[in-house]
Amino acid sequence: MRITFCCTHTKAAPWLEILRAALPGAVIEDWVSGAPVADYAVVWSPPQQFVDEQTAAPGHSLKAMFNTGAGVDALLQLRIPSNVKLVRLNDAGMSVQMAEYVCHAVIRHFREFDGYQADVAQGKWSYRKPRGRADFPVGVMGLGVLGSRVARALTHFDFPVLGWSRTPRQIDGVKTFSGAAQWDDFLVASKVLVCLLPLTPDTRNILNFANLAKLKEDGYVINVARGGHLVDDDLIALVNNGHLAGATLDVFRTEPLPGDHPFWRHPKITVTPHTSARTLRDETLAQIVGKIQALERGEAIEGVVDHARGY
Ligand code: NDP
Ligand code: OXD
Repeated sequence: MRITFCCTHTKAAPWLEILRAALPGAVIEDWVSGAPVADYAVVWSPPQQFVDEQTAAPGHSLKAMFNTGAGVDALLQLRIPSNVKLVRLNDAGMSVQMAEYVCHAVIRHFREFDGYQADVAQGKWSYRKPRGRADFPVGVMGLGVLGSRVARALTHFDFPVLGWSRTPRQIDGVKTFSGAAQWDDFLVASKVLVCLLPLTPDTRNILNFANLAKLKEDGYVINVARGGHLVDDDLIALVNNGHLAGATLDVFRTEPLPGDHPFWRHPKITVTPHTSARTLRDETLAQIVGKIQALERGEAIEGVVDHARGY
């Protein structure tokens, strides 16, 4: 068996070492142009040239490409033959990080910790009136691997939690909505909106003026999915006109976020550098190795991307 590794922005050596130890019979190499066609590929943002070379030969042997992230929007921009399985990462240690990040952002906003920090910096010992938790319904867009974990985590802090997905989902303690028919009902009932959707033609620009204006007064936006979900100027307009109290953003249309982007300096917008749920090398490779072994035994695996659906 031959496995090729093509992850941009990552040093290959430690990944190859773990893969070679886990699959001692396989030939495992960092991809270079002209390399032999592999049976499996481990990828993040590979160039089109990689796909073309690995799939050009008639009857090529490339069976699956394993993405080292959960989001496959970038991969689906490439031309990939339909007989090559695309496999996304299923959790692999990301959902707990995402739950931490979102709960932290919600609680920091709800408890006004930024305000306390600013007061303390000026030597002020001042109290703010406690807010009613019932007035802080949190709506989670996307109830997949990450969104469902986030929604469940939020219920532990007694916030009213709502969730929206494409098809109906049930989660204990979460009021769920689905599809276009229930989109508006979900939005108007939410004050804090958390985006954990995949980026697809249906979800691009979904965080726009018309939709965000439907959130309850003093709403708050947390985008941890993809920058392409959010229309940046619409968010800024709604924060500046007072309808939204602010936002926490981890993902951007251009990453790194350009130095002159207004998000950097907006007093009501918190920015983090796409770090809400990091790919963890050991967990990721353990999952990929398990799936390669399952495929070699002819078994079905989880996380195969539906090209037409876009996730
Ligand atoms: P999943 O595929 O497991 O879940 C996607 C969810 O979104 C599902 O509930 C799905 O509905 C719902 N959905 C998809 N399309 C629509 C639609 N048109 N309308 C309503 N709901 C829709 O993905 P994950 O939870 O694993 O990951 C979600 C995203 O998070 C990734 O695609 C990635 O972009 C982002 N991400 C960000 C990271 C970061 O560090 N910032 C790290 C990892 C991921 P249904 O249940 O009906 O299928
Ligand atoms: C992912 C990401 O999709 O890191 O895994 O954003």
